[in-house]
Amino acid sequence: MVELESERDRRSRDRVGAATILIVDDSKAIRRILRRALEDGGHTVREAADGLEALAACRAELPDLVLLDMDMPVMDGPAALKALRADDALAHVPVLFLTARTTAAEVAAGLELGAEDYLRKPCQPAELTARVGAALRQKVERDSLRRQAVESDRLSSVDVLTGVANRRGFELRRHELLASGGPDTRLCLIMIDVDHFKSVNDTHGHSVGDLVLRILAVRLRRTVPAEHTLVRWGGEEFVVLAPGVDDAGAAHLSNALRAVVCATPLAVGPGLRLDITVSVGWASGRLDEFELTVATADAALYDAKHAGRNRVATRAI
Ligand code: GH3
Ligand code: MG
Ligand code: MG
Repeated sequence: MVELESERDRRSRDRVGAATILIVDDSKAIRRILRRALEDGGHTVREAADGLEALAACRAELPDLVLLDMDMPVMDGPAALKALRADDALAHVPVLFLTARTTAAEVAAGLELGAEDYLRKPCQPAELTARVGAALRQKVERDSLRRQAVESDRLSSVDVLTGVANRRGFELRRHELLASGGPDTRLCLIMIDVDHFKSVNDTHGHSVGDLVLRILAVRLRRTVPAEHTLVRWGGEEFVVLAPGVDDAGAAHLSNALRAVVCATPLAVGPGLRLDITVSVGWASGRLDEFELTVATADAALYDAKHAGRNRVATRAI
């Protein structure tokens, strides 16, 4: 994983030498001068004559960097920068102002708007390519940090042993459902607990117990529809969060989860196959009575245990 990540970074660093740069300036003569300097530096150049054209060009082909004039007709540089930053798909493109507005106050105002750098016209080709190169290198670093943040956020919602969602992943999903469907969203909660799991550990050792949990997670994940969420609730307990499922669907899915575990013995080592069963309890409720739904599904699970295990039980709220 770390290897893959650094390989990708290396590839994007290589691309720094040959970036696609959008020049935005209402003067054709200035665009021509800038194009020559940047193409000499090995870059590919696109052009736009005002802010509006620049936005359209960015949406058509995301550039690696935008060189932006300030004073232009139709839409000026500051307005174009604001529009770029407000658009999720374009917000991370580095922008360098290149302008004849050169007082200290104007430079400060340009940077405050969120530009990466501010160049004064006229700009020597050597300075232009050096500043562009520096901004591109910073972009590579930032992109890499952003990817790492996304990846570590993803990993913190995943159970390390089984690869399914952990309690944090579960909470994130619950909040997503709350945001998209509101507190009245119907959901079914299915609790699954391995039967006599302690004796698996006691008889075959903890590492075989771990392997059983991993194989179970694979079987359960295959059975749970993609729109639902399988969670390792803790220890040898799993939960399925199934929004918008009616009682018949919940009973059917619960039984399918029970059946997939005991369908065939689990191969946990050379010549070692274990018959494993689970007990399942489910309950339905609204998203805003979530604690009650969990407690009810838990009570149903213990009904299934007391009734002899390897079975499904339910309780009404
Ligand atoms: P029941 O049928 O009543 O559910 O019995 P049980 O033995 O499954 O339940 P109990 O709660 O007594 O034991 C659960 C065991 O699960 C105890 C604990 O050591 C074990 N366990 C919890 N997490 C893990 C884990 O990550 N790996 C392994 N190998 N064992 C675990
Ligand atoms: Mg158990
Ligand atoms: Mg348990």
